[in-house]
Amino acid sequence: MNRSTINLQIISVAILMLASCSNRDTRQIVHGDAAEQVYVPPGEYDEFYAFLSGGYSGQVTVYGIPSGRMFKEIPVFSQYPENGYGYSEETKPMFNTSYGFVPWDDSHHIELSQQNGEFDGRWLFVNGNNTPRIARVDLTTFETVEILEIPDVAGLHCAPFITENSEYLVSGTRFSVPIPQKDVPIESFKENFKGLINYVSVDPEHGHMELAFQIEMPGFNYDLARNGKGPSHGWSFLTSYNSEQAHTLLEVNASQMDKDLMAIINWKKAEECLAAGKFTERTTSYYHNLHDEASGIVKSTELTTTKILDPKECPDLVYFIPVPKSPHGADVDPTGEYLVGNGKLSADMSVYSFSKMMKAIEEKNFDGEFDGIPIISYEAGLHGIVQKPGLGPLHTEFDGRGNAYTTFFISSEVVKWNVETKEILDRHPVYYSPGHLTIPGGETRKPNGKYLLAMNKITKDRFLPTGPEMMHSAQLFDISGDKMKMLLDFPTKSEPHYAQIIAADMVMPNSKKFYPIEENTHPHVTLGEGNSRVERDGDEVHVYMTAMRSHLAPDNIEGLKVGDKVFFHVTNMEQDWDMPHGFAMQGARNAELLVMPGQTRTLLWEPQKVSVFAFYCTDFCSALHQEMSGYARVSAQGSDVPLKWGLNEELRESQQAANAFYDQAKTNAGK
Ligand code: RUQ
Ligand code: CUA
Repeated sequence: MNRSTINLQIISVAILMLASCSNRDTRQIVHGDAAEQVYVPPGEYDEFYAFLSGGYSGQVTVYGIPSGRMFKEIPVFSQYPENGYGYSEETKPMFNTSYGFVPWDDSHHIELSQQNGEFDGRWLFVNGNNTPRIARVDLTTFETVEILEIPDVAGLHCAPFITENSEYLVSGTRFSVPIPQKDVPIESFKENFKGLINYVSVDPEHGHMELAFQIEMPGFNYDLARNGKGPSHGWSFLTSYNSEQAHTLLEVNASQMDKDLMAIINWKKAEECLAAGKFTERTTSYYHNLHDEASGIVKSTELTTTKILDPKECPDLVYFIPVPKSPHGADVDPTGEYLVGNGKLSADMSVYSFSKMMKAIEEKNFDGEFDGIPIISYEAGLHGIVQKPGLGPLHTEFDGRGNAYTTFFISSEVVKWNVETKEILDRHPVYYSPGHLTIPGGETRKPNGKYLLAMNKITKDRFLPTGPEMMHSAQLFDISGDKMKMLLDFPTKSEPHYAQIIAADMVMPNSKKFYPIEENTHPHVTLGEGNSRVERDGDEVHVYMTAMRSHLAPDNIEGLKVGDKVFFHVTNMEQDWDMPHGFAMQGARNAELLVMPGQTRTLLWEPQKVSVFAFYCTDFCSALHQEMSGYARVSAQGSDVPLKWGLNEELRESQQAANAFYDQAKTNAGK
């Protein structure tokens, strides 16, 4: 053996060692067939939609599972420059609140509508945390169609948890406040601060939300909730922290007691008390903003009264049961019998039995009371304790095979355990510090225990660095076998707290392709290019504009003046899927528009100076997209340039034909 052979041998051994070492690491984390399991070939569809809340972006994002491809960001609580949501005149009222126009928020929890404890694929609800609101997204259009403000609460984190036939969306105040609001010392917390638990009803046909009633509760911090199902249907479970009612240094002062309290609410009882008139009406102010699909216009209404239930006036409405310190959620298993209370500061997790709690109530097995509300004995309601599962338990979901999966924030892992035996079956690290996890249908009666998605708060070294602000991440697991297998991680928009996953075939067939133009009832719709025009009313100018491949009509406008308020009402006349047109006006200080086929959207432009300004379509819609443009001539305030607009004469003729077509379409639609 010569020297170079020896050297070669050493090198190859070293390479082998290196290879086996990195192989071992990879194999521990990701299995060899992982890529195949998440690969969705070009042109094929994912099996599931995942809806992730956008956290501090206030929005919702839509991903495909298992590929992790992002399909859409749905603007909900924040203005969105991509399509002009919250900037266009039609959608601005979506942000009206009793605090005024609030165009941003923090969204945490996605709830899909349910029937018989299963997702029905109709609507998505999500909470606005900071300015307390609940929004509804229509899953045929993937657009926000309704926002309801919740009055007299602060930090609507605990929302919008749905009951099993979408009867109600349950929410609780995260921060108790004086009700009604008044100027009192914060020190007077114990006597002046109260917490409201709110029930919003959902109209079964249209999904419209209404604040049905509010329950006045002791001033705790209501954090998270779930509703019963099957045997526990009709009940809600809300964890709270700060039963110490501390108002400063909560980190220490709200963690004094060994246990906090979970509120258990019988909402069927609430309905009885309401029907019997055992409520008080309170005057307050909150907004209800509703989008009308035919006109595309959001209508905003101020509401002024709510119905308040007092547990003292409605016995058997509310109970408490102790939960481990600083809980973060009460998760009900698919049978409806068990519920998991995770104490973030407790080493163990308590699993409660619904039937045992009911028995304890019947036998009045109470451990005192708080503010007249009976506290069920902890031991009497307990199914058992999961001993030392990990550090910092947060959220739990279920696979429908009797297993629960819990995220552990501090020990950065997902732990699988058996609900009946409380035995720990498997654990898997995640990168890093997971908040929520979700399983398709994991909160319903029928989970699909194929995948689990953990959403992580810290990503540090997982992706290419992008400066101080890093994406959060979601990590996908295959949970179909005994052991969890990590398949994929992908970056998410902002901070998704909760997410829900639904089979694509529940949603896809209902997805709308365009808005039928003959159904457009917008007061400023332009049906046909021949009707495009400009009208002046004092210093208000209304431009009735159409967009069609590849021109905007009118394309030249003269006779505008400095100081005018010019409303561009752009109607996209296309009747074809995936054919939006954009509209951008030079110097417009609010936004641009993206108009869907068949829809009308309005941009307000207030020209500041004498000039000829250009406008154009922002979406590359055809080979002649660059030609889709025009000019607006702005003259001095007192000028006598006449109002004039136009297109080529040639086009006028084809307009007449188009007009006849739309008139016919309207007659056909019976309008
Ligand atoms: S939360 S990350 Cu806002 Cu549901 Cu626990
Ligand atoms: Cu329309 Cu480009």
